[in-house]
Amino acid sequence: MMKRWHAAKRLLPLFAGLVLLLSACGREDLSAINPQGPVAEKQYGLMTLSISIMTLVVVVVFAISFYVIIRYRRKPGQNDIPKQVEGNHKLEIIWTVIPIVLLLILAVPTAKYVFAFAEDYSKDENAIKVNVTSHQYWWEFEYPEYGIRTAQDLIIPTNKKIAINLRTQDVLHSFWVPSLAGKMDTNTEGNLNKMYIEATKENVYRGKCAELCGPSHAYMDFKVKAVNEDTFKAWVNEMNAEPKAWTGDPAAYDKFKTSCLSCHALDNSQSLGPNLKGLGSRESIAGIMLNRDNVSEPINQDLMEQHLREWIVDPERVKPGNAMTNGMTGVEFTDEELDQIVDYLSNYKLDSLKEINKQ
Ligand code: HEC
Ligand SMILES: [Cu+2]
Repeated sequence: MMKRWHAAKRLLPLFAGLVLLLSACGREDLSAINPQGPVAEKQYGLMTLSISIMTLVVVVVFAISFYVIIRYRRKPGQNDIPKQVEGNHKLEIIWTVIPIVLLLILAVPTAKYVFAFAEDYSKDENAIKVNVTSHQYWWEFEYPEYGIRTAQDLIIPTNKKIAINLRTQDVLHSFWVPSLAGKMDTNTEGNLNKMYIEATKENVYRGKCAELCGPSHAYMDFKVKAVNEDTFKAWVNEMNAEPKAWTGDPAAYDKFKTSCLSCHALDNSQSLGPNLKGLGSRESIAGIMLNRDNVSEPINQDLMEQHLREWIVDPERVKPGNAMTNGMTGVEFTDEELDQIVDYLSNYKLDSLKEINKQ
């Protein structure tokens, strides 16, 4: 017995190493097991609690079964059948009460937090209110207090509660930023969901649609850019300023106006497609074509221009079934016109986001 224990002890460093390795798992910008704000931390706590209880149950049950299998196995030469026991009040009470206690330990905090996570902070004057509207296949973010409407990149200040109202314009989608909070469905009017998120640190967090919503569901990504309070205020001011002036050829502007601004706004008004204000500061084109792989690098201008071109020329190839394709059928561009549109949009940058974009 002693010998076996020594052998097992030698494996301890291996297990300790494994624990260390696994605890480093999970990207900061993408993973629920590397929480980056108080909501995600509490949710991670719930996961840890339930996994710990499950592990404890598995270990104890397996230990007892192995003990019984080995201790009471049939010995060589043993032919008699041991005493048969049926029913034991004491044991039965024990193995009923223990699971009840374990379930209570699980249920009480779970129920408590489920309601806490859906708390409506929209009346809290320190919270920032955001109305999230999901569309096939993009995300619209409206800030009612500031009269701002934007898309794909949700800009938030750090260490503040962001009170989120979720709704959908078409089918059901689900709003999910794994490192900030668990997912929540976007429903139609009458059954709207509320949640809140909070980010501790400045960073760009990746968001996903987590409800199968059509052929381009897998490409329905968005980002949450958490910036400091001053940057956020500067961003609000920039978003409320007049749209950037068109400095190119007026004929190309006419083309842009008739074939693009019929669906896209450059101010904060509601439009059929994403607001294009400050497009040159976005993390991606159409949510899925990333303009840089990693926040430690600057946004890559050439890559963005290439993505814009790809998108405008053939949005269907990028996101099958998207709502821009139909509006583009029959629209032809000269190279000159396309260059000017790409140039205008990719250079429409917001100064407030230069730092986080490393531009
Ligand atoms: C029929 C309406 C319509 C027309 C016309 C249209 N778009 Fe779009 N556009 C959309 C929709 C809808 C989306 C969102 C698609 C998605 O991601 O599923 C979009 C997405 C975009 C995006 C990505 C925005 C982002 O936040 O990443 C850009 C850039 C864009 N359009 C540029 C243009 C340009 C330039 C033109 C004119 C040449 C144009 N669009 C014409 C509806 C339209
Ligand atoms: Cu989806």
